[in-house]
Amino acid sequence: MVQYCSGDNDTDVVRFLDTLTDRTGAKAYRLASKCDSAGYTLNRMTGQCLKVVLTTKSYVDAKQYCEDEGGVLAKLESTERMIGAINITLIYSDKNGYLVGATDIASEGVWTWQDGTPVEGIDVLFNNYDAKYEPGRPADCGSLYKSVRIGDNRCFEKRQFICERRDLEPL
Ligand SMILES: [Ca+2]
Repeated sequence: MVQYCSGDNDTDVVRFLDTLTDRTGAKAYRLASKCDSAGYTLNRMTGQCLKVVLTTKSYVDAKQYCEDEGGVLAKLESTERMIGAINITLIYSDKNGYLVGATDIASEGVWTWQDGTPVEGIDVLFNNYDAKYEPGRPADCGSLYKSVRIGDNRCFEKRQFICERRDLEPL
């Protein structure tokens, strides 16, 4: 099918480009974006600008790392965003999740993203199981797993993590 680009602004051009595919059905181009230029990866399905950090850090240090780059630990508030992040991170096992921005540090059992919005509408497994065995060291920090869920971990445990920069999203 022939596609025409009739728009006269950047948004229309981007939408037009997004319709192009090659013979295999794959996207035929890679849109250069501020996200890519900053060393992040643009999730083209959601527009989310993500970076996987393979150096393991505790939650506090991971959070600081993302903030030092002008971002936050990733907010994955939909299944689509969780799947997109899994594809970008190339998570291949559920052994260790990737730290994201979900925590109940402020109030046990009340899970929020770093911007304060509640964690809801996605598959989570927050059982604080560690607290039963190790009082004083509860599981308050969320990690993304290949099984498309976010589970709770103890915050001092060092893990790889995912930052995001919403300021670099293309549209
Ligand atoms: Ca907890």
